[in-house]
Amino acid sequence: MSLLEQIKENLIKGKAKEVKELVEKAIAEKVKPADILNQGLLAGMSIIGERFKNNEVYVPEVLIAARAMKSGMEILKPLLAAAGVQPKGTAVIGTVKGDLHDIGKNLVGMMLEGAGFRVVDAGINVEPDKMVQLAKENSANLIGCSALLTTTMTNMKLVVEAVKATGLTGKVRVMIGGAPVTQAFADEIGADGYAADAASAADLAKKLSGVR
Ligand code: B1M
Repeated sequence: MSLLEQIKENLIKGKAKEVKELVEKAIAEKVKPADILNQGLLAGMSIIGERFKNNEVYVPEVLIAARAMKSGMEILKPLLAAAGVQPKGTAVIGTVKGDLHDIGKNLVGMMLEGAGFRVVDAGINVEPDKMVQLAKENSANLIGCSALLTTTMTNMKLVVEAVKATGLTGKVRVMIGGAPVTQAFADEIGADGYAADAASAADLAKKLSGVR
């Protein structure tokens, strides 16, 4: 099995220590950082995403795989920056105003990172203007809103409106998700997209960013 295959397989199994060592080995063997990222770490995370979507693995496995990815990314990040490898896009993610649930939002963040996006986590109970301000400051092309309560999902509309009010419509796309949220609701409030789970959120982010 090639080194990159080994990185991918160990990431899928959530073996953080092994992933770190294999990434170090690949760097020492002069494998290109972009190949380590794309054919090793991101390839593994994409398989985890698919399995999560198909209910073949669950939240704990995703968290463990994401931890393994992070251990490899810590070593790779400076090399990627030095090699001029750009992220697929930048997403500001947050749980909307009034809502303190963050487990799903964090999973979405991990999947987005696993798909090659830079993620700026705005946290929980986030004011709509703060989401937009962070998007501006970080030149983000995506805002991802999460809500778990029927009483707070309506605040997603405020984010869509704040994006419009700042003239960022079309430049910054708003994607939404969370247990009570539906595609019909996304259409109703004028969001650019809805995803039912974290893996689908990564697919949607790529679609909205026009990348593969
Ligand atoms: Co809360 N809670 N909670 N809670 N809580 C729910 C959501 C609830 C359904 C429980 C119930 O009554 N059966 C209910 C909501 C009812 C409703 O509105 N329909 C509820 C309630 C009522 C409340 C309080 C009001 C309770 C109270 O105080 N009376 C209160 C509200 C506090 C507040 O937010 N202001 C409250 C508090 C809490 C805790 C703090 C105790 C805790 C949160 C801890 C935390 O997040 N750090 C908590 C929890 C844990 C839950 C349940 C049990 C689990 C939620 C969760 O993390 N699921 C939940 C009941 C349940 O779902 N069984 C419940 C796992 C997570 C991976 O799934 O977040 O859906 P989820 O994310 C998925 C998808 O939805 C999607 O991807 C994720 C992964 O696939 N997704 C996105 C999420 N965000 C996305 C964004 C995207 C795309 C996809 O694009 C950007």
